[in-house]
Amino acid sequence: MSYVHYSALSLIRHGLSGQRYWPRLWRDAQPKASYDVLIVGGGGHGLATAYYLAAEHGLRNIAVIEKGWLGGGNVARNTAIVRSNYLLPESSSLYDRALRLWESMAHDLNYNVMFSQRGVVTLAHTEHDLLKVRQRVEANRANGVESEFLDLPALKRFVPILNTDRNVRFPILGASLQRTAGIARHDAVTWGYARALQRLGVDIIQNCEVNGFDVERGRIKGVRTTRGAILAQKVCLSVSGHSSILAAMAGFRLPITTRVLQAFVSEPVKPLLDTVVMSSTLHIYVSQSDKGEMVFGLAPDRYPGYGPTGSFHILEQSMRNVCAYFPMLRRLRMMRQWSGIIDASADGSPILGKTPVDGLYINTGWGSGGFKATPAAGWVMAHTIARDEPHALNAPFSLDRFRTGHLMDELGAGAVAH
Ligand code: FAD
Ligand code: PYC
Repeated sequence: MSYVHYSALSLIRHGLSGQRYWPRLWRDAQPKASYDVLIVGGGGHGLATAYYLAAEHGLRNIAVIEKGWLGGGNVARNTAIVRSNYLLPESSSLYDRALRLWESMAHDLNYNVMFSQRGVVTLAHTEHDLLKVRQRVEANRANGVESEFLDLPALKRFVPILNTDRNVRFPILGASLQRTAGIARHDAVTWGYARALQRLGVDIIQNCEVNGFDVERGRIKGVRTTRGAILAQKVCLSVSGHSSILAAMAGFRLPITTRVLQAFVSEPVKPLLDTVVMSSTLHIYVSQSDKGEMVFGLAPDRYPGYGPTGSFHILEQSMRNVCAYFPMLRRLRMMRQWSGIIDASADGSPILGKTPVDGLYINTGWGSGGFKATPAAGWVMAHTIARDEPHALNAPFSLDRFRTGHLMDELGAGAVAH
């Protein structure tokens, strides 16, 4: 499919014709009998994996299978925060690789993913927080990741609408700032990858749920789906919150807890917050979308679950905190609330690589923080699948680490504790 450039005239023509002739970005493919590689899950990670397999490893006989519609999962439900200020050198290398790929994504995909490096601020509310924030800044710098500490006056200058008074339950004592971090337009990421996949000849198959695996003598042979069996030499699971269910079908267990995570947005207002503010003590993170809506993220539910909504008391508690720290938002009306099912690993780090079944690979364990990693996760998974061995960047994130004990403890690095 060739690229279409829209002139003002063609936009008017499409508008007047009710968009009847608007060219589709990708074709909804029918499943073929067999593929070299099948990616299960049409979220950002699955699409990115297929993209790098085709674009960098020259594979073409690939399909992405999605049980619902493309981008109906967490890729479109998240609050779109992209940052790389993780603690361990292995993690910050992986997330920083992602940040570099975000910087070139619009160019690479020839699609505007609206990546906006407006900075991410992480608040410290106690002496312990302060110590952690400073430690994180120093660790980031030692690992070559841009990060700085803001004392209270500097923070107030950077985020003028933030209530830095001492008359709140957890007064703010300081913050870290990663200036190169920011947000992206999550839908555009899905569309950009899908269009590139169409161009590269990769099949995108929607409304096709994987409900079983064909495994012979420990090796994957294919998948069973609601649209019939499909043979494949290699299969990659990229199903975020549903990872444990699919792993169980393939005969192995994952150290993953499934939790519900919520977010919501307000009515649109004039620009008032030009950065992202997070607090893992308060379990809130706030930004303003390009449309003007205030975007709020919450803590995950305290117990495992696959529920469709999320607990009301979490929403209530977070809203109370938003009002205390951003008093000018008190009178805002909320427009939408939603949730997603996240895959929290036991050490707060992702699982990226081989499984006990030969030819079956897995990408999971991102919890509340996988959106930021989308391009790097796809990039390392493509390498792992094409060469049947991990790249140096994902080698430390094997499933096997839970057996050997070489854990990658990033439990404090999430925006929200889980
Ligand atoms: P998904 O988009 O969920 O893709 C997985 C796909 O697999 C789904 O489309 C699903 O339908 C499909 N699937 C499942 N089972 C099957 C099956 N049996 N057969 C076929 N297909 C199947 N991360 C950040 O970095 N920054 C943030 O600000 C952030 N905020 C978040 C806020 C919320 C409310 C939530 C819920 C998550 C947030 N995250 C954030 C986490 C991030 O969204 C996820 O880690 C990431 O999107 C997961 O990767 P994905 O996009 O591929 O997942
Ligand atoms: O990982 O930065 C993050 C994040 C913010 C909100 C949810 N996750």
